[in-house]
Amino acid sequence: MSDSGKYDLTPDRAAPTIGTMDESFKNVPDFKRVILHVDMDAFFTSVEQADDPLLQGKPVVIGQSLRGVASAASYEARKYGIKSAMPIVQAKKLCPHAVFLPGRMSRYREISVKIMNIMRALCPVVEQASVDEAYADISGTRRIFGPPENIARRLKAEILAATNLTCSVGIAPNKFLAKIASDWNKPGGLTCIPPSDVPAFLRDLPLGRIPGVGKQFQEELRRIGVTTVPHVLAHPRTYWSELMGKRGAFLHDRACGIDDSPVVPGSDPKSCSAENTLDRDTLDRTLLERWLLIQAERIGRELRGLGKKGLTVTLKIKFQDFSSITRSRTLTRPTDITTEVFEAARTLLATEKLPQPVRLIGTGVSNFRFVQAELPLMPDAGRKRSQQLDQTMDRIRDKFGNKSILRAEAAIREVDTTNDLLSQKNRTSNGQ
Ligand code: TTP
Ligand code: MG
Ligand code: MG
Repeated sequence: MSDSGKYDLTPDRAAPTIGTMDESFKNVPDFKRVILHVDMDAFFTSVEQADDPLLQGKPVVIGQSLRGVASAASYEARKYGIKSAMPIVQAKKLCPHAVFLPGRMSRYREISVKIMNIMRALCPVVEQASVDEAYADISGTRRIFGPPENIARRLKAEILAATNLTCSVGIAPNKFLAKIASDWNKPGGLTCIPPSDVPAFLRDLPLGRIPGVGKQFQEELRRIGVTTVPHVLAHPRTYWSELMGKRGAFLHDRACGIDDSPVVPGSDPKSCSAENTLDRDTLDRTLLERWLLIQAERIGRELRGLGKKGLTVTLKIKFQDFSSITRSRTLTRPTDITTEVFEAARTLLATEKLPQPVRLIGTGVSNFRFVQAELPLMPDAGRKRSQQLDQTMDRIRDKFGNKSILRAEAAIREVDTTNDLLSQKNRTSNGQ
């Protein structure tokens, strides 16, 4: 069925063939749920290929250690049978000339933030489901955006323009069907399962394609002769819940196309922070300041990516004996400017006595405030220059990667990524 085109109403990478989704959703009232699921195509490897033109069109695998497994494989690598979770040794046998890379998690997270921001700007309710995927509840947006297809196309175009990456989109009346739909026509797909098509779609769906029906569950079902959706529907829900408890009820619901789970927007990040455990404990203030600058660069960039400005800068120091202190400073206005974050952290460090060598140093920005566009009537040449510098550096890094450019002071000390915690946990916690 996957190639029949029946549900691939708008296979985006080919010329659209069948009637648009507007047709399919024509009779669907606004109050019915319309859920959209976006999943990036071969995410990690596509980021690598977008950042390095030499990798484009080549089989690329993320994972280098001969004792490890592949975390991602480009579509070119998949032609050789390589897939996620396959041992690297096996992947090398299948395609010895593939490019095996270590992976750059902070870069993938950074792109992920960008994608989520694009989604949040376009869709009313967005739930990030993993680093490369999210659900959006777009029920009732027809009056603003027209048919769901429009919003999907716009999302794909904006993501492509901002990241050079393609994604696949699924649209359906609920989350599980939207997820199956986004995977239906990868890469570059746009698949819609209108409510009226759900029963026919499910009738032919292999049970293993239902999220939550894993290999073990399938095997259990196979042992009692259940291998298709119609087999499940041959018995009422009570039969399944008596036989298998909650799992049985879940299976029957899915076979009927039922999934009431709501799209739950993730909590907004409340702070951004970065910290580094030093190679060697130190009292050298110049060295500590360089770390603060490196951290300010990362935090500034993340703030700008998130579209946030913070009013409070926090310095964290852990000493040799593992005792630690935090000191905060409230700025006169919220900022996302690297030099302002750095200057605040540097001032906090300058006023602090260092009774013993420092083992870890960190910077955080919190107390996010909404700020209106700045008034051109009160020009601040220094601030403007800093903002322009940040924008230029962000653009270069977007294009060539994180380490492509560093401020002169920071360049003296290369970042030790092993201990570099651009803290995810703090982004969702309340301050530090
Ligand atoms: P997926 O969306 O599952 O896969 P993908 O984006 O690489 O490819 P597809 O086009 O089929 O969606 O996962 C997103 C990223 O998560 C993937 O690029 C790498 C990472 N990942 C792992 O690290 N380990 C894994 O086992 C899987 C499946 C993914
Ligand atoms: Mg993906
Ligand atoms: Mg995914």
